[in-house]
Order: sequence, then structure tokens, then C-alpha cells
Amino acid sequence: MKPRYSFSSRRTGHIGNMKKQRPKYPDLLVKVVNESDVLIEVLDIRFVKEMQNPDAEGWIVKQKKPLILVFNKTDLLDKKELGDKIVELESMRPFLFISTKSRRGISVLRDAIKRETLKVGKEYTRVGVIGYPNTGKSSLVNVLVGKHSAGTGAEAGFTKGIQKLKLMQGVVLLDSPGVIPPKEYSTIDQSKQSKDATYGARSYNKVKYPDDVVNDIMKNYPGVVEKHYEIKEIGDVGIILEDVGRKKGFMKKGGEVNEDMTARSILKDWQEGRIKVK
Ligand SMILES: Nc1nc2c(ncn2[C@@H]2O[C@H](COP(=O)(O)OP(=O)(O)OP(=O)(O)O)[C@@H](O)[C@H]2O)c(=O)[nH]1
Ligand SMILES: [Mg+2]
Repeated sequence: MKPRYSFSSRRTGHIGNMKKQRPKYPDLLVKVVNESDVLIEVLDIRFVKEMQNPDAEGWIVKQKKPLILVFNKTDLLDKKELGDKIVELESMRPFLFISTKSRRGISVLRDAIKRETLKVGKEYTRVGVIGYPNTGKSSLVNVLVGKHSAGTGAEAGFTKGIQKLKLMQGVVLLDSPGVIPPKEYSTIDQSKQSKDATYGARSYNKVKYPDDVVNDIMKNYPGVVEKHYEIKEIGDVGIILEDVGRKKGFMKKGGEVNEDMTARSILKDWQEGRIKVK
């Protein structure tokens, strides 16, 4: 078996002396914000704090553009977990809890959009939908518009350009590709990649080292992966991969477990909310 938690350069993502000037906000985000009169930021209810983009939020508020915070995928939490979230996120009010899947909160959000666009007082108002990749922005645009107009997909980075869809008379919604704050994003730094994968912003099939991501999830959310797959030994990614791989029949030719495939399937269960975050 390969050694797992070594601190080789590929794992620490050491980028040497490379000093690259990063833009403060990704171009696409700037474009959507500039083109919009009202903004909706969509966050995954499970990872609100991790997905927040305070720099961008501050910048939007500074421009005096109304920002509606919505926490999506509430269907993934039970009643008690939702109650706990309300307490935990109290300081971020006002916000709306929604689920594009169960349609929870959609009519309340529609009313909020109407209210904010009326306040803007223009004949044509543009409402930009922003947020991390894979949080459900396109799904939201679709439920609001009432038909499947914006493409959606389980893969982060599904939406490519800005799409404009008519919401109601004089109001256009701008769907946009999700963006990761530049300081969080790296194609080299393994720990940042792992973080993005943990929050669904990098898809399970696009991750370079899925076993490292599973290992990180197990460290950051102790016991949840083990509980989901009913594995007694806690905290050992090797055991998890071995057991889950055998159970699912993800084997290599020689009878060894295919760890890469197994880790990706665990990551898929995690990203799609089947493994409960505590
Ligand atoms: N459980 C659950 N899944 C959701 C919900 N909304 C969206 N999803 C799922 O989340 C995934 C991403 O949805 P999209 O609407 O494509 O997300 P996006 O934010 O537009 O993603 P990008 O375009 O990649 O930035 C899809 O698999 C959706 O089915 C929700 O309310 N509940
Ligand atoms: Mg999209």
C-alpha cells in the first residue's frame, strides 16, 4: 500500500518561489456584479461559513447593491439540524433557507426579489446569482423561472458563461459560473484542492488525489464517514477504503481494492449529501 500522510511536495503543495499576482475578485464575478442591480448569493447550508466570500460581499454592499443571502440544500438536514443552523448562523441575518429540490422557501425568495427590484426603481432590473461552484445557482434560477432553462449538473463548474433568463416583467436573472475566492483557489496546492473538494467546489471525478480528500474529511468531521458505511474502526482511511471498496466490488485485476475508484465514490456520496455532516 502506498504511504499516505507523507509531506512530500505533492501533498503539501509547496509552490516554491512562484509569486503570482492574484486578482482580488475573479473576472466573472466582477462582471456579474457590475451588470446586476440586485445580487443573490447562494451557499450550501452545510458549509455556509466555509463558502462565504466576505471580500466580495463587502464589495457588493459598498456599491449599495442589495445582497440577498440564501442557504440552499436544506432538504439535506433534518428538523433538529436546521434548528441548530438557525442558532449558529443568527449573526448573519437576514438570510433565507431554501431548497430547490423540495422548493422550500422559494415563494418567500420570489417576494424578496420583487421587493428589492421595486426598491431599485428601474424599468429593467438585473438580478445576479453568485456563489461557490455547485451550490445550486442554476437549479435556483430554474425553479424561479419555472422551467428548465439554465443547465444544471452534479459537476462543479457546470455553468460556463453568464446566462440571462427572464424572471418576470422587467426582471432578468443572471446565472453565472460558481467562483472560488482567489485566495482559496489553487490548482497546485493540494490542501486547497482538498478543501474545495470537501465543499463540492471541485467534483469527485476531477480531484487528483481523492484518498487525501477522504482522509481530510475524516479528520475534519470525525466519525461521520465511518458511521455512514457502518465501519467500527474510526479514523483510518486505509480501513475505510478497503472495506467500502470490497463491499462495493471496486476491485483491481489482482484482487486488490481499487482505492482511487473507492475514494471517488465516497467523495461522491459526500458531495451529494448522502453522508451526513455533523
Ligand atoms: N439535495 C439538494 N441538491 C441540490 C439542491 N439544489 C441543487 N442541488 C444539486 O446540486 C448540484 C449542483 O447544482 P447546480 O444548480 O448545477 O449548481 P450551480 O451552483 O449552478 O453549479 P456551477 O454552475 O457548477 O457553479 C446538482 O447535482 C443539483 O441537483 C437542493 O436544494 N438540494
Ligand atoms: Mg450553474
